[in-house]
Amino acid sequence: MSNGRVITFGTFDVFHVGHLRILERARSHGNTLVVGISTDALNMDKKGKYPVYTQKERREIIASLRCVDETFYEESLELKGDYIQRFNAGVLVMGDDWQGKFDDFSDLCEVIYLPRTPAISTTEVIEKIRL
Ligand code: C2G
Repeated sequence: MSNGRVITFGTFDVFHVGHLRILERARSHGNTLVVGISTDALNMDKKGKYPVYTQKERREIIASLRCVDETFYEESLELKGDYIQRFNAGVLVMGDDWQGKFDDFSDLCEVIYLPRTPAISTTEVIEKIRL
């Protein structure tokens, strides 16, 4: 089923090494990596707050990475199937905090969950700076 095109999604706020590692590992499952950056509005809707960095800033950082080929804005969590088809993805990669959540898409593409990098998160970075 794999055509070398990998897709992944995330907010990637206050970019850190956990984000970098999942993107590099996602890319290693093919030869083209497409990344959906969740919009500010989607974050407000789902988490009740805006990210620290705007969607434009978050996208600019992700698009500059060597392992990333294409980026787009993820406007809704319900559109994953559409995005997979629109970007012709053969593989969907997500961190294992989403384990099992996207198994329904396995009729569209291969679905892989990768372990998160332990002991780092945007929330922890913000807490450290605050102290
Ligand atoms: N991640 C990781 N290790 C960490 C922190 C994050 O591997 N220590 C991964 C997450 O598992 C995710 C990606 O980095 O696959 C982006 O994480 P978030 O920015 O927290 O994205 P999230 O809010 O989970 O995505 O459709 C999904 C939405 O876009 C939300």
